[in-house]
Amino acid sequence: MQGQYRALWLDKDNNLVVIDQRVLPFEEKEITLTNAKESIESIKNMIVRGAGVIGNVAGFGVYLAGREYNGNIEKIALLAEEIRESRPTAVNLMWAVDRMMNVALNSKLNGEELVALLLAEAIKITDEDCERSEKIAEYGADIIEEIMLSRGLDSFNVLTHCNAGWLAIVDSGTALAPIYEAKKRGINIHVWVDETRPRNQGANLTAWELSKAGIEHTVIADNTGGHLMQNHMVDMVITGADRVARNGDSANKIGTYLKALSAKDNNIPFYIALPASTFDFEMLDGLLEIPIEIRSENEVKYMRGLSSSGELQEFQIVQSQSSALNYGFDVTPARLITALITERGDCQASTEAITEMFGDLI
Ligand code: RUB
Repeated sequence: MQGQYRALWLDKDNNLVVIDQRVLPFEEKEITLTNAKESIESIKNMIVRGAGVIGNVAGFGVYLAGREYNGNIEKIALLAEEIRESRPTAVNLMWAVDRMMNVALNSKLNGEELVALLLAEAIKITDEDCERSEKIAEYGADIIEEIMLSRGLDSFNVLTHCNAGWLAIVDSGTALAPIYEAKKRGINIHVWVDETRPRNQGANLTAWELSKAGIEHTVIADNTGGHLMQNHMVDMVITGADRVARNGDSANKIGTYLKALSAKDNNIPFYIALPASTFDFEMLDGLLEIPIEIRSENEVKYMRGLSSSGELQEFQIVQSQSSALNYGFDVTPARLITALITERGDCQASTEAITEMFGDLI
């Protein structure tokens, strides 16, 4: 488990250390998770977030449950179910828990041997994500180069929504991975960063990641993208995904759908970058079937930021008498997606193409 930037790692006692994403970019704080309940809370409270990293923490959560109960499979199974239910939309969470439990049950081990096996499997899941992320980076950067070549561009403007960088999936993310790779290839790249209300993952996390990597970027209010697209200021849109159904319909942070509509209207390529673990092959129709998380209305009514005296504070921005509604995700229909960028290359967002490319996993 290594890499230049990692959203999570093990300490010398094999506890899981994560970056507290709630306080970025103003504070860089680490939190150590020592048991399964703490992993569940870290996912629920969005200390960690992003489909990939949620899946990794879930995997380590099952290991921590095993350690706590000295490899007792019944106890592990109970906690695994709780981990599985900690957030509803990102399918990597369920995928990782199921993989951990299958390995545990098939091994017929218990006690310390089972705990060691669970630790090894959780590390493996995270390391595999890292490899997938590297491939997505390469395929995605190839697409950027192709678009630049076909349009004779000498600089490139990408728009992204939410955070799908290394804070969301180790080691360089999904949507941000091709951007990091493009920068390495010497491409003159600039990123429009949607602020991503209500929790501001774009303004707080993507902008922080990009500035650490020295990538030119501009934060925009969520409603700005359409105007930029109409005025030829966006060459491509790339986002991550939380769950992609067999027909290519893709759930991602609320507001992604509107960007896809606008991209379609302006003839701008719209890509979703994802590892295979974000597919839900059982779901045949994403629009009908993907469960959409509804979060607390307080996330809409309050915002967190620095006060004029430099203190990290929460501010109320909606009067108490008004209610608010907070859907966490929306589904972009496959017909609006130019292609999916995966670790196996780019794939049309359709049942036929997905089945052909990922048939061995279905
Ligand atoms: C995160 C979100 C991200 C995807 C990225 O939502 O929508 O775009 O999870 O996925 P939240 P990946 O902040 O509510 O968790 O992990 O595959 O990059």
